[in-house]
Amino acid sequence: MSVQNYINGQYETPSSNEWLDNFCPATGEVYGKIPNSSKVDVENAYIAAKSAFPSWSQTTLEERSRILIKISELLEANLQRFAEAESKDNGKPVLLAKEVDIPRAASNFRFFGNAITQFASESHESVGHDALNFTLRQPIGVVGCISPWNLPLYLFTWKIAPAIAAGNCVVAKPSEVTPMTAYLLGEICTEAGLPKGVLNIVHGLGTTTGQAIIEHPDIKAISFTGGTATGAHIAKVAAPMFKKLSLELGGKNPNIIFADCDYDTMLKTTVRSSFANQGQICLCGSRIFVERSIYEKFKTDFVQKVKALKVGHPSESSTNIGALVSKPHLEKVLDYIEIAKQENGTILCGGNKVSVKDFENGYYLEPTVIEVITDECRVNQEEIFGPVVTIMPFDTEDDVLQMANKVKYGLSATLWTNDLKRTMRMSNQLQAGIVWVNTWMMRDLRTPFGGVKASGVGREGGFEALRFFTEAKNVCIKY
Ligand code: TXE
Repeated sequence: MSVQNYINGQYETPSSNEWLDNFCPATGEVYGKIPNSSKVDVENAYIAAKSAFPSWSQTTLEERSRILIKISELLEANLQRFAEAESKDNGKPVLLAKEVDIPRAASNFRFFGNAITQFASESHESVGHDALNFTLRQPIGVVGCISPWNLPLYLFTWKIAPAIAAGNCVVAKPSEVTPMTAYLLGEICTEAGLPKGVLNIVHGLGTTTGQAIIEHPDIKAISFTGGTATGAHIAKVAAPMFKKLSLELGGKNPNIIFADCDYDTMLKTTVRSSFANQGQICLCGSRIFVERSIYEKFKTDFVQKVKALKVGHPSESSTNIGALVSKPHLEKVLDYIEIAKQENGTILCGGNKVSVKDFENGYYLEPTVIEVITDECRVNQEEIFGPVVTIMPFDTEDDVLQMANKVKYGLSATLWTNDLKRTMRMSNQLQAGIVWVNTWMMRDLRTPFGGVKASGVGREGGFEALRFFTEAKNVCIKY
């Protein structure tokens, strides 16, 4: 099946006539083609967006809300089709796509369809000066949205929904590794009555198509989710062009377990926070620190549960761990497992490719638990982004806080304790944008979402996203 660009409300082939192979991670086979769009395609998408902007930016909030909610309803009505497409493209279990990815994409549109009607701006009366200040929050114009392969439609729509809700028009590029659901979204938007040119989707490599977007002088803001290295590159290109940037990058998140936690809930959730989506979520708790008094018990119980996880074809309902997204990514994760051994880590379980019957060429890997002897080893410092976690004990709060913060990332942290004062002490000092206590990945879309340090710049979610996608103008009237 060949993917096409969606420009000005129409599907079209790339002017470059350059095509990339689209692989199915579960089988390792090529199952379609993806455009490698050129600067010309990006310019055409920009022109369509620019032409649609005057009318869309003046469309009433009620009408914008109605269209976004209609998109949400159509995604829900096509749940199975989108879930199967997402799974085939990414390698994740169909059930996971059906329960998480596609419903969340629908929620993104519904949430911002409602939020835009509640997005108020402020006014200030200059008492004694007979003057009134009020703030206009105006859409930026044409904005760029670039998203990664791990949660394809989930993250693609997490950017697009607030951007168009705020009255902007969009040039969007999904990952070239997982283009399918973004491609299918085009027809849904047309059916929902989204005016042509408001959303334009161009497919292709980051270094060609993505680069053309970030270099475009009139695309005034870039919302990006992906690797830290790419985020730094985008910032370097965008800085002299004074583009607004939202960068949601990598993570190496601590999962800190104190002896006073609700043990069974912690254990069950820790299996999920370690291996959900094959560990390919920037929020996964990939560094597990356990208070020494329960470390041996945890090690035994956790390894036993991890060994029980089933690696299989994503379409099987019994599959817990599907295929990794690509062969190069599988090799990268395997390299890290070798590095762990060279650093005297102990592979407590996993560490090997899996040959799934009838799908021997798929990109399958066992969920892997590595006991490390120091927090400063590479597998504890670098983002692996696969079904691999490290574990080690700690003695005091200060010890674990110091280790948790001693990485270049600062996206999320998970904390397991029933001690309220400890919760506040740790939450205040953890260098992260998100702290989950006695839970993981509980998401309220109104909350600010993003990280610090090498995990990025800016926040998505709720009014933070609508602020990013608008410019604040202060008007002061003397009367
Ligand atoms: O990300 P990239 P990749 C991490 C994870 C992963 C690493 C690299 O560690 O192994 O990043 O993954 C586009 N101009 N995360 O290679 O390269 C690219 O086409 C403009 C964490 O997938 O950052 C894709 O659409 N765009 C992350 C998007 O950027 C460019 C999730 C992300 O690709 C570009 C995924 C350029 N020069 C990976 N180069 C998270 N935070 O969830 C690439 N792109």
